[in-house]
Amino acid sequence: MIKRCHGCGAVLQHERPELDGYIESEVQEKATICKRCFRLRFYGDYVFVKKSDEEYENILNRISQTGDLVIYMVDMFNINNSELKNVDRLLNNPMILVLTKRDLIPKSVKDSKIIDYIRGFNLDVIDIISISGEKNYNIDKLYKMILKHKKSNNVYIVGNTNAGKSSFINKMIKNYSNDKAVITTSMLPSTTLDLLEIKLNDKLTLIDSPGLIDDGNIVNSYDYTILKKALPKKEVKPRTYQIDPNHSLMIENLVQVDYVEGSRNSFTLYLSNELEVKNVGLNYNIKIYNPKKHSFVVNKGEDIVISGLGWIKIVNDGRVDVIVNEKVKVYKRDSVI
Ligand SMILES: Nc1nc2c(ncn2[C@@H]2O[C@H](COP(=O)(O)OP(=O)(O)OP(=O)(O)O)[C@@H](O)[C@H]2O)c(=O)[nH]1
Ligand SMILES: [Mg+2]
Repeated sequence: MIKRCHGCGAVLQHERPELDGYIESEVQEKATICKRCFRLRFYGDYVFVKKSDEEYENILNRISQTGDLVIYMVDMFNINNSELKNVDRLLNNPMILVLTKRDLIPKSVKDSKIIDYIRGFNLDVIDIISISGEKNYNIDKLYKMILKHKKSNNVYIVGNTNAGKSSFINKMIKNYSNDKAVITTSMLPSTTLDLLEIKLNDKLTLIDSPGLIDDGNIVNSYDYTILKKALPKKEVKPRTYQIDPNHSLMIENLVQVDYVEGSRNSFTLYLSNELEVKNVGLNYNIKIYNPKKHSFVVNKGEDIVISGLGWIKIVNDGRVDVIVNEKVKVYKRDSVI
């Protein structure tokens, strides 16, 4: 009989240590989780596994064929317009859009502001709701919404890697099931490796899925020590800098933001509170590993997003260059907040 890892969903096997689901033969009988999940949970040791696009497509096809309700999760700290525009076309299933990690966004920002922003995409979804698995915020409301709209007892949880899918399921296990089991979560990408069924109770079985890799996200290019500092864990305190042309903001030695042209301006940074920011003269030239320059003409009311790290809200028109590691995606969007 096929046995799956209760942590990540991979099929357990004891022959190929380099593949998903490996478990040493001595512990094979008793073990419920694979060696990778074990090392990740108890030693914080991470082995990167990349799902191919084809494998991901297969998983989506399997979900599509069921016609079951899908909960599509988007990290509120990583709202990406190009991802959102296509969300409702990804699957044929009825879908609820869930914005996760509400606790990271300043409390002063109303949920309705962000939800209205998403509504602007006119997506074909049943509803949009924001939650925080961490703070147990709106979990009850979402649970009721799920019960109301489910097509069968099976409900699929889908979204980019690191959106907080497995963390949400763990919260649901805690709130609505007698089970003590937990599934594996981590701040690094590709934690969940295959569909993983979790029966909560007689009314609901949640099915976790591996996230789609968001290629330009910092989680794919920075190492664990940097990520520990760069990924916010608490409510982000916006930091506003008055900035003149020919000045730069340096975000540690990770990002250089050059204000190249325009009148005196105001930049508000939404970043992990632990990252140090300095306002310095242009051409300060910090040493960024494999740097790449992105040039933008920014209009009033736009954000420059540094994927996974956060964003800069710019008050007035101007020209801005952002220098960052070549693998990191940088793009503009209309201001979310
Ligand atoms: N602040 C905050 N962090 C969260 C919340 N939910 C999840 N996280 C964090 O986000 C990171 C990713 O969480 P996971 O639950 O592993 O994400 P996932 O979507 O299952 O990721 P994959 O399995 O890789 O697709 C972890 O570091 C979590 O602690 C939340 O509500 N608030
Ligand atoms: Mg997961």
